[in-house]
Amino acid sequence: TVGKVIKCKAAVAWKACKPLVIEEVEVQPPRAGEVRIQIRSTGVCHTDSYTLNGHDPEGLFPCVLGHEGGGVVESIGEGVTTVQPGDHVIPLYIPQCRNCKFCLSPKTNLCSKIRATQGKGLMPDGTSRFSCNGKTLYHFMGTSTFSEYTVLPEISVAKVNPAAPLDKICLLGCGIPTGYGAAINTAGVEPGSTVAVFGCGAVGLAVIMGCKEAGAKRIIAVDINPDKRQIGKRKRLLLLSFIYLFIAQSFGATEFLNPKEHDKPTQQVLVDLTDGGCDYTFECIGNVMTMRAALEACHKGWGVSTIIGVAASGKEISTRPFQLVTGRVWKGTAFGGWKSRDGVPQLVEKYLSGAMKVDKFVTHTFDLTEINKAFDVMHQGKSIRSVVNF
Ligand code: NAD
Ligand code: AHE
Ligand code: ZN
Repeated sequence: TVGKVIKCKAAVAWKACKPLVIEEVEVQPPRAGEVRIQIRSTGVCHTDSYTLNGHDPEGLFPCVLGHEGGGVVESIGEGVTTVQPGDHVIPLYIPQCRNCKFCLSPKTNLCSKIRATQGKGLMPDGTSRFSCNGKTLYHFMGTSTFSEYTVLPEISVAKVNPAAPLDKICLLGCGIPTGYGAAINTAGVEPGSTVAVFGCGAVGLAVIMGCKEAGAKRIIAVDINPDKRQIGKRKRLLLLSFIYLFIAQSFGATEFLNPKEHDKPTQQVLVDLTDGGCDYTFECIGNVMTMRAALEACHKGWGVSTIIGVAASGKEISTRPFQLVTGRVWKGTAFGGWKSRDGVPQLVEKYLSGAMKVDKFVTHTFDLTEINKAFDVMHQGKSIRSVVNF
C-alpha cells in the first residue's frame, strides 16, 4: 500500500448535530514530512461531541473527527526520520516541532508551527488527505482518529513503547494527560493542599488522580449527573451522587459535592466547607458559570483556578475583578501543559510501570460501526471513556 491511496472505513461527520456515518473513504499517501497511520483504537472525548454539536467556531464539515487515538505507522513520506513503518504511535493535536518560539520556551507546550492550517481542517500544505464519494473531507485537530487510516505531520506523532496496549494508551492522546498535567504541570498542586474539581468525566478524574499523587489533603469532587434534570426525584438523585462519589473516590477524591443538593451557590458551599476557599480548583466541564464558581471557590490571597473545559462559541467568562485583586489567579491549560512528543512516551512508560492508572478510565468499548453509541453513553452520563476499536 506504500505510496498508494488506501480505501478504508471511517466515521464521517457530514453535518453538525447529525450522527456520524460509517463510510468507505479514500486516504491519500503521506506527503513530505507526513506519516500515514493505521488507527487501532480511539477514545471519544467531550471535545469531539462539542465540535459535532456545532459549538466549535473552528468546526468544519464534512470532516473526520477524533483526537484520542493509538495506532501503527503504515508508511512515511519523504524526509521523515523520527518514525518508521511498524512503530506504535499516539497522534498529537498539539505537535512539538522543537524549534518554534513556543517549543523553545519552557513556559508553554503550545507549538504553533502548524496551528493555522490545523484550525482550517487541513494538512500543513493546505490540502486534505481524505475524500469520500469524490467529496473532500476536512481533518479535525490535525488527528482525525475516527478512521482506520489517517495522515499526520511527523511532528504530530509520539513514538511509544510497543509493549503498551493501544486500546488503553489511546487515552494518553487527550483526556488523561490533560487532567493529570493540569494538576501537576499547570497548577503545581502541593502536598497538603485543599482542591475542588468541577466535573468528574475522564478529564476531572485525571485531575483528581494528579492531585492525589501531588499529596493534596482534601480533594472535593463536584458533579451533577446530566440525566438528573429529567429524573428530578430526590431518592434517585442521592443514589446517583453515591455512585459518583464511589467513582471519584476510587481516583482519590475525599469528598463529593452535588451542587443540585444545595440551595447556596457552589462557590459559597465550598468556601464554607474549607475555611475560606480552596488552594486549587479545576473546571473540567466547559460551562462558563462553573468557571466563575471555580474561581470564586478559591481562597483569598493565593487560590489558583485552572480552566480545562472548552466553552461553546460566543461564551465569555466573568467575575468581579476584586476576586483577582484579592489574590485569586485564573489560569488555563491545553493538553495539561505537556510538550507532547517528549511527554506522551514518558506517560506510557509510567503506565507500563504501574505508576499511573489508565485501564480504569475505560468503561465502554465499541466497534467502529457502533461509534454513535459512545456519544450516547457520554451524554447519558454513563461512561467515563468509551474506546472504539477498529
Ligand atoms: P465528560 O462529558 O466526560 O465529563 C463532564 C462531566 O461534567 C460529567 O461528569 C458531567 O456530569 C459534569 N457536569 C456537567 N455539567 C455540570 C455542572 N453544571 N456542574 C457540575 N458538573 C457538571 O467530559 P470530558 O471528556 O471529561 O471533558 C471535560 C471538558 O474538558 C470538556 O469541556 C472538554 O471539551 C474539555 N477538554 C479540554 C481539554 C484541554 O486541553 N483543555 C482536553 C480535553 C477535554
Ligand atoms: N477550536 C476551539 C478550541 C478548542 C480547544 O480549546 N481545544 C483544546 C484541546 S480540547 C481537547 O479535548 C486545545 O488544545 N486548545 C489549544 C489550541 O490551540 O486549540 C475553539 O473554541 O476555537
Ligand atoms: Zn479531548
